[in-house]
Amino acid sequence: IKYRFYQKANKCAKEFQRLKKEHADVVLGEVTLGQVLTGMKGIPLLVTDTSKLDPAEGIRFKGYTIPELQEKLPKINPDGEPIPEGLLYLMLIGEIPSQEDALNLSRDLATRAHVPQHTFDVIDAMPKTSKPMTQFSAAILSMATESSFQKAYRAGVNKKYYWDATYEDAMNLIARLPRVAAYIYRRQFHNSKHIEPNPHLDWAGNLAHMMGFDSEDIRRLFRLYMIIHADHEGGNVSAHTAHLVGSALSNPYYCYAAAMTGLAGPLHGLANQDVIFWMFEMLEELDTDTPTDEQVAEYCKKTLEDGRVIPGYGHAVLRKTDPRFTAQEEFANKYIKDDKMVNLANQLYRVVPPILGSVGKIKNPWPNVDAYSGSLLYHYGIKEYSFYTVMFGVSRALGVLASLVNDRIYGMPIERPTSHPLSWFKEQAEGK
Ligand code: NMX
Ligand code: MLT
Repeated sequence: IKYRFYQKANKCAKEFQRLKKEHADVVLGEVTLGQVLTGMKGIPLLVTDTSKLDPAEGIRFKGYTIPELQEKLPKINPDGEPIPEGLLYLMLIGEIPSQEDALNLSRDLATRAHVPQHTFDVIDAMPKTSKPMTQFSAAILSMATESSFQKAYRAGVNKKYYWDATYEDAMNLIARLPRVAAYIYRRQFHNSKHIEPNPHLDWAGNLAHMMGFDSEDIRRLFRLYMIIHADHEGGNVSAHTAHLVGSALSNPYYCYAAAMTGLAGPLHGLANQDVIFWMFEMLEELDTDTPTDEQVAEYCKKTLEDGRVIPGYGHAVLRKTDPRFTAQEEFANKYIKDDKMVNLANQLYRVVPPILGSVGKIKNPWPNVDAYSGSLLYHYGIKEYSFYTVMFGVSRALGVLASLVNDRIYGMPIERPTSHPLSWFKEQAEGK
């Protein structure tokens, strides 16, 4: 797999270097003050090859939409969802893998899954009051002792081989994350009664197993969850953070720990758990499990009046319903009948968009991935929602770390944009 990756990526690396040399003066567009002051939206600043987000259509991984991936990527169970290893293969190599390729990658990950004892010790040393995402980020950072990249750099390896050690770190880290995540889950919510990995299970199935869930239904959900959260082009906070930190040649463990502290923010991945938290808050305040649309609308308006966001709705890029939401909605329609939280997620989809649309300033009133994921996990018995963002973090490693290996094989330079004091921007707009 590494050799196939090298063959494909090396061609792109040559193209990257050629463009840099021959076309550095090409103008890509203008930057407005509005873009600078609203989070650099829409400025084409990053090279990311794993996936591309279209505002109207949603995500494509190497050109494939989510329904296309569901149809084309290899499955273990023909009635189930594809295994995420197939998506990792696609993002690394650019081709839909055969069943054998995907299973080989799955076996490769299983051989890399050993987590050092000191990482468990680091987790155990933290108070249980530290959030699961704090434990997860610290655990990832603690595994930097294992970094092949750090060792290779210290040994003076030629920069043209940086990608090789980065690839090893990326694959090892991806392989280890399910064990780390499950360890945090069992420590926090099951009295530290840990479950060893089953080397015969796939990456997502093993995460479910180590968390304590062994049904085929849950494996199906975990495979879907791990695929749809795996990547969202390069500009989202976690991917961009890993790329930026990586541009200083920090090792992949540092890069991914930093990415996870970004994912832990409520405007990004914490929404994965905040949605269900907010939904329960609503049911409690309305004192019913089956609120009317009018009651839900009133509660949403109150959330806005209180100066809070409605979690799971809106997006920095998307301008329609997130296809990751739709994939989960279809999953629920197929496999779940009459569940309280799933029903509420469906009801919110009816009620929230017109309310957000009427505010005026909100660019996208439609749901994002987080509006549904919590209801599904909750339905299948994963009720500890302060853990959900850790699952997001396990999945996001696939795209972010595949991109980091690309960054290194392309020979991307240190990232260093320019900043100015506010007075400089004022002068540009209004003169002295
Ligand atoms: N509820 C209330 N207000 C909102 C919402 C929302 N769901 N979405 C946007 N706004 C506000 C936003 O806070 C901003 O207000 P102000 O001008 O007072 O600062 C205004 O509308 C314009 O924001 P936009 O340009 O539409 O959105 P922006 O790109 O700034 O933010 C999000 C995008 C995703 C951060 C924003 O929509 C949001 O906060 N959503 C809720 C949190 C959420 O679901 N995050 C998860 C994103 C997906 N993920 O998994 O990472
Ligand atoms: C993501 O999956 O990273 C979120 O939808 C946020 C984003 O794309 O900006």
